[in-house]
Parts: sequence; structure tokens; C-alpha cells
Amino acid sequence: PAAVFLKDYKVPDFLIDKTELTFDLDETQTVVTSRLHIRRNPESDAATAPLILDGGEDVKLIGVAIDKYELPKEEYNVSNDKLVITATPDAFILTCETLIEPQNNTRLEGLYRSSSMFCTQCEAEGFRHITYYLDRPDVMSVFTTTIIADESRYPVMLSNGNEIERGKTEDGKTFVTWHDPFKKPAYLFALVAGDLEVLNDTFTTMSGRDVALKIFTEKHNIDKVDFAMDSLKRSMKWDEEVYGREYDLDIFMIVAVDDFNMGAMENKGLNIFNSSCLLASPETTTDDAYLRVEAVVAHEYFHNWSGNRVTCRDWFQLSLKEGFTVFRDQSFSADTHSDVVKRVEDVSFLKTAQFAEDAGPMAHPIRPASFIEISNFYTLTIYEKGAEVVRMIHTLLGADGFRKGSDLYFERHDGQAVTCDDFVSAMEDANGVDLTQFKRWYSQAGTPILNVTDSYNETTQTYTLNVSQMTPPTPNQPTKLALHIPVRAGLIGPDNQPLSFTVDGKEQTEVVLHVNQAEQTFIFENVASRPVPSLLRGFSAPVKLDYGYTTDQLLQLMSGDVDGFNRWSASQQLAVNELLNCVQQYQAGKDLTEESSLVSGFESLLADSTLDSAMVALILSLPSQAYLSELSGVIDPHAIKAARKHLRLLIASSLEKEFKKIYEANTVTDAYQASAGQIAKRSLKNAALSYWVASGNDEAKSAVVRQYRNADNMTDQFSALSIIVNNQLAEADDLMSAFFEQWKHESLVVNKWLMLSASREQENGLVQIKELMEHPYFDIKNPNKLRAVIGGLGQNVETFHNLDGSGYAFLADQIILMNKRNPQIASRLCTPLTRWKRMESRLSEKMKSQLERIASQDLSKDVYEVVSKSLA
Ligand code: B3K
Ligand code: ZN
Repeated sequence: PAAVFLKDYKVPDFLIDKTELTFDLDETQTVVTSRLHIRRNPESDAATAPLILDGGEDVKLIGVAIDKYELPKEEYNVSNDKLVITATPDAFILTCETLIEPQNNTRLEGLYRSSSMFCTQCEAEGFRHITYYLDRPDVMSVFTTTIIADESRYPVMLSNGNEIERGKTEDGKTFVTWHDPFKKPAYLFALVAGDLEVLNDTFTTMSGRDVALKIFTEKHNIDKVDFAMDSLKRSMKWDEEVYGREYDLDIFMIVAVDDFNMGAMENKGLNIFNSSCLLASPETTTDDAYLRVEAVVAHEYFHNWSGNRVTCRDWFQLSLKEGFTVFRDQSFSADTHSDVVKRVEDVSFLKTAQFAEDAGPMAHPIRPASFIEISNFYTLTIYEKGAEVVRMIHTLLGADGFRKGSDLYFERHDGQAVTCDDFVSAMEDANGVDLTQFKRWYSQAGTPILNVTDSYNETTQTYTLNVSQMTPPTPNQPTKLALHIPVRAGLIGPDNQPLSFTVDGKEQTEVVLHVNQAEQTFIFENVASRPVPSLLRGFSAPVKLDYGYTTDQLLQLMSGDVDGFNRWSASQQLAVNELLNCVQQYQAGKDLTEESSLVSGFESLLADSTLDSAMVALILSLPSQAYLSELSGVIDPHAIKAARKHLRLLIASSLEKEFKKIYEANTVTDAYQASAGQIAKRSLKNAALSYWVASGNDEAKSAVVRQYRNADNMTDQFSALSIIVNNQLAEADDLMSAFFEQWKHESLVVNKWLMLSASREQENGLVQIKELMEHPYFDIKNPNKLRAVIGGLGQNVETFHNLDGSGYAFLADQIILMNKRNPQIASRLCTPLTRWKRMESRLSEKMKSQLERIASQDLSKDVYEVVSKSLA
């Protein structure tokens, strides 16, 4: 398979002004008829170019006509998934009839079946699996869609826009016609048909228009969409208030489907969601999952402007819509709950997963220069780092400047397919600034490292920071240029008070330093005493900060920084230092230290009742296995696991009484709500319970079993179950079975059970996992179920990283199996193996040989790209 390059971008030779589609849906085959109103693109320099439409090997062409003229076989050519017509008029209607088999579509792109319904997923290049088309985002068209089906089985038939007609066909079927007045690329097309229930609501927009809101699910799930509906209404309001964006159609629909490759899809007026990102009820859904529902509903809704009204010119610009929309949904969640907690969660995720990606063989800039398969580029880099880049622009321009920029962007480009450069230009023009150097963030991959040293001159009361930046090489980018990095900073005095200082002639307590050279010096004047620097507040840039903080300095920041984010950050650094120290001791065969400054740090933390419980819970959770792996030059999973376990037990046994107290003080008695206050309490309570049980205390063991039995919500029930299982309490087996029995009819809860079962540390781990995949409630066709088991395996250090390589071989088996069935999922399963070069030598060899085994198969483009880049 060959790569495509951004530098080769050319405008399309043809445009499609109108697209009329008819779907005759049936269980055995579906007939799709398209009438495309095509004309030559005046901007194309190829005046006689042939018409080349994209298709898929799963699309069978029945016939094609230009205007009324049915083309004979000699006048068109179908090969390599393209339909080529050499001679066409300058403007014409192309009629195409194709046959597809949604019931056999296991790739879950294009039109497919999920339980008893038909649904679509067209981003990025799924539409070509429905019919021949110019399947590229810069071809925008007005769609009219007619769906024909048997009404008894498919009473609900939906597509984008408004329903304009409904009736009966000659053979007694029902047809429904939808018209979407907004031009859109084919990737935003959607169709749903099924026997669905609906929750109706309305939203009155800022200009006073009423919008009908409808959420559809299969009948048994309709009681679980109230929270999503509420989230939707709050998102609509927030986008009006914060961005001035009003919804445009008279109807907005969301449909939940069980089988879905990703989280959700922002199809115009008809969002389609993985049911895991839409359904929520207190009994079946944890707090985390509630927050995810809220964030994904908001994200997809926000795409209506950042993605749909203004879309991407080509797929290299994917971060234009995704980075910006993630930034928007993060801001919405921050405004809805606690901004510091939200920031800590997002940054933790970024530093764990995106930093690892940026240091591996798939590293790419947020605007990639090339790809083999675009589906592989729905990455943490495009999404999360892309959001960080937008956030930096926000930091540089301030909230008002950013809003001026976004207003100009939406106004200037409404109805267009544009580039990341267009976005930055709007920001520049609205604010009269020059972001030329800043734009390197779009083209340069890798995580920059900021090295900071300092000095203080008591006589002159000046404090100096020496900052140097370095971005390590990444594939195809051996050398890097200096980036423009905003570093938000303050100084903390000896009495834990913020110190004021003078920078640029202005007395202040916080400043944004513009790091934009390889090496730079920043001078702070009128600094009363030697400070502890609080750097990169709020994580103002996606970089690795290297300042040699002492333990005392970290403890001071942890308790005294005015920036909540940096308090957490200091506690993390402290824990990381101690854990990496334990890792070394473990590797050297020494006894692990029995001293930890975290104990005193946590002790004062737990004693301080003024702190936000959610923050305390976050600080209590030790850096994850995955994050410590990311920080390790050479990854030794067994040593990391041992270090974490050791430190946990040390803290648990030292602070047993404190944890008990916190546990008992944070019981929620009110009816369940996914509110910031309740979530904070539950998270602290369960964090404390987890340590308390780890201390081995008998009273704690009874408490956790009691919590499991008495819980009236999934957060408390599942936290208790996880603690019981992870601490291998005697009740573990019985309660795992009881949990399954209680919830076996709730598919999403079964997924939680599958994940916990797969991650469970036990003898014969792999045998257990194989049994899970034979379990009657497992279904390999369902991506959520497969991800649950494989995700659980990934957390199961003993089983996955077994020195005999059996864990890796098992994963490779699943990848090879899924490669044919569902290439997108198969390719994602490869991620752990892409880290092989960084694993300790015994594991590294085993991983590599599995990658080689995969490489020897007949591979999809998706898997080929990841595996070949990993082995390069
Ligand atoms: N835009 C979709 C992603 C679809 C990816 C398909 N391979 C979801 C989102 O980011 O909102
Ligand atoms: Zn998105």
C-alpha cells in the first residue's frame, strides 16, 4: 500500500452540487440509487480530466447513466475500487445503481447492521462503501435521501436534515425522504432504520427558534437517555454563550447503536453514538462513564460548527476540527464541573498516552504530512495534542482575543472546507498578531523537553531562569526547530505565599513566559527571597518539564502553590521520583525502601479539610503503570508493578487510620446525581477505601464487602468489586459471579465485568482470558466487548507481559483474526506492540517476533501501516 502526501493536494476536478440517494433496505441486499448533479470544477486546471469516483470492493455496480444515457460497459471502467468515466459533459446528472450487503459488513464502516437496525459510519472514507462518489471532504453537496423499508420492522427511518415526505411504495413498503439544506461532505452523511424508541425534548435557541431534540435507542434502553438529553441542552446553551454559535436546523437527533468502532459521530443533524457514550443510569453507570457521556454529547454537538459548518479541506487537516472540538468539549466540562480536576484528568491522559505515541514509531505532527490509511490517524496526537495547541493559542490571545478569532474563523469560512492555516490566519487577523513561529506546532512531531535551571541573587533581589528547549527526533524528522512555548509561571516564597516580582517593568504574581529560542534567560526583579518556581501552571504547553526539584520543594508546591494544577503536578513528581527509585532497587535485587515522603505529604493532605475532595482523590492515586512506562527509558513492566504495589502498601499501612476516617466521612446519602460535589465525594471515599483495604485491616475488608452489597449506584458497587478483586479478598470469586448474574442483561455492565475479569491477577491468566472469549456473553463482533477483554489483558501485567511471550502471541492472534473482519479495530489493537523497542530486552524480542508474524500475513492497509512503521 502506498502513502498519500499533503504536498500532493489538488482541488477536485469535479464538484457535486446535489446528491439524491435512494436506499431500498433489505436483510439480504440493499439497492442504492444515486443521482449526482455533477459539474467540472472551474478551479481545476485539468479541463478534460476523467471522472474518477471512489468505491469499495464491497460495492457492486449494477448500472450507470449520464443524464438519460445508460453507459455501455466500454464507456466506463471499474478497477482498484474506482469507477472511471473518461468522457463526460461539463455538467450532467450521473445516475448510479449499486448493490451492497450491510448484513455482511463486519468492518462497521459504510452501511451496516447493529443488532436489529441499519446504521452508517462514513468518516473518514466510509461513504465509498455505500456507493461510488467523490469521497473527499472538499466536495460538499446538498443531500436528499429516500429510505424504503418494511415499516413493521423499520418503523423509524432517519437521515440528515428534515423529513420532507413520507408514503407507501407500490409493493407496500414505506418510504421516507429527508432533505438537508446545508452543503456537506459525504463523511457527514448518515442513515438509520430500526424499531426504535424515542425521547423527545425541545431547545429554544438564542434567537428564539424551537429545535426538536430526539434521542433514539432500542426499546430496552430508552430509560437511560435522560442524562444525555440534559447534557445536550446544556451544550447547546454553552455554545451560544461562550462561542455565540446557534444551532441551525429545526431538528437534532442522536441514535445509540451497540456496534461502533469509535465513540460517536457528528453526522449533520443525526449524530450516531456508541451506546457506551450515550446511555447512563445510576445503577448501571459509573461516575466516569457519566462524565464521558456528557463530554461526548457535547463534543459531537460542538462539531456542528467546528467540523460541519466549517469542515476540513482534506484529511491531513483532521486536527482542524478534532483538536478545536476537543478543546471546546474540555472547556465545557471544566465550566460544568471543576476546572482543575478536569485539567488534571486531561493532562494525565495526555502525558501517559499521547506522549508515548509521540515517542514511538507512529509519531506524527498534529497535521501529518502523509499517511497510508487515514483511519490510523484518529489519534491522541490529532485529538489531544491538537487540543493543547488550540489551548496555547487561547493562552497567547486571552479569552477575548480567542473569541474574536473564532468569530472571524466561523464567519469567514462558513460553508467551506478549509485548512489549519486558515484557522491560525483567522486568529492572527482578528488579533493583529503574527503566529508564524507558533505554527511549527502543526508540522513538528515529538514532545519538546524544557530544561530549566535557576539562580537567585540576594543582593540585587533578582531571580533568573535559564530555559532551553529540545524536541527529540521522530520518524522522518531528525532535526527540529525551536517552538513558541507559552510557560505560565509564578514564584512561591518560603512561607508558602506567592511572591510578587517585576517582569517587563510590571509588578505581578504570575506571568506567561514566551519561550521561543533554543536557549533563553528570563529575569524576575524585586524578588524578596529565594523562591520555588511554579512552572507550566495549568500545563500551559504540552512539553516535558525538567527542573531538578528537591523533595522539599515539591512538598512545598504540593501544599502551597496557588495553582491547583501544579499542586497535583508536584505530588505526581514526588511519587514518580520515589517509584522510579523503587524500580531501580527492584531491578538491582535490593529490598525496596521503607521510607516515603509521600506518607507525610498525604498525611497533611488528608488532614486539610479545606481541599476539594476530588483533588485529594486525584493526588492520592499513584502514577499509573502506563505513565511510569512512558517515563522509563527501558520499560520493565514487572519492576514497575512491584514498585507501585510496594509504595501503595507502605502508604496504606502508614495511614490506615486516616484512610478509615476519610472513608467514613465521605458517605453520600442523597439520591445519586452525577454532580461535581457527589462525584468528588465518591472518588475520595473510594480512593480511601482502596488504601484502607490494602492495609489488610479486617474492618476495612468487611466495609468493602458491605459497600458492594449495599451500593445503590454502579460507582460504589464497581469500586468495591474492583477493590475486592484487586486485593484478592476471599469473597472475590463469589462476588464476581454474583455481579455477572445481577447484570448479565445489561450489555454495558457485562463489558465492565469482562474487563475486570481479564485484568484479574490469577494463575493461568491466559487460560482465563481465552475462556472469557468463549463466554456466551462475549461477542467478537462487538468492538466494545473485544476492547473490554483486550483492554483488561493489557492491564494484566503478569499475563500480558509473561516472559514466555504467550500474552503477546495471543494478542497477535486477535490482530490477525480482526485484520480481515474489522481492520480499524485490528490496527488499534496493535498499539501495545508498537512499543517493542523500548521494552526490556527479553520482552522486546518477543514483541518483535509477534509483529513479524503479523507482518507475514496478507494485511489490510490499516494494520500494514502500523506494523510496517513499527518494524522500520
Ligand atoms: N469524527 C468522529 C470520528 C470518526 C472516526 C472514524 N474512523 C468522532 C469525533 O471525533 O467526534
Ligand atoms: Zn470529534
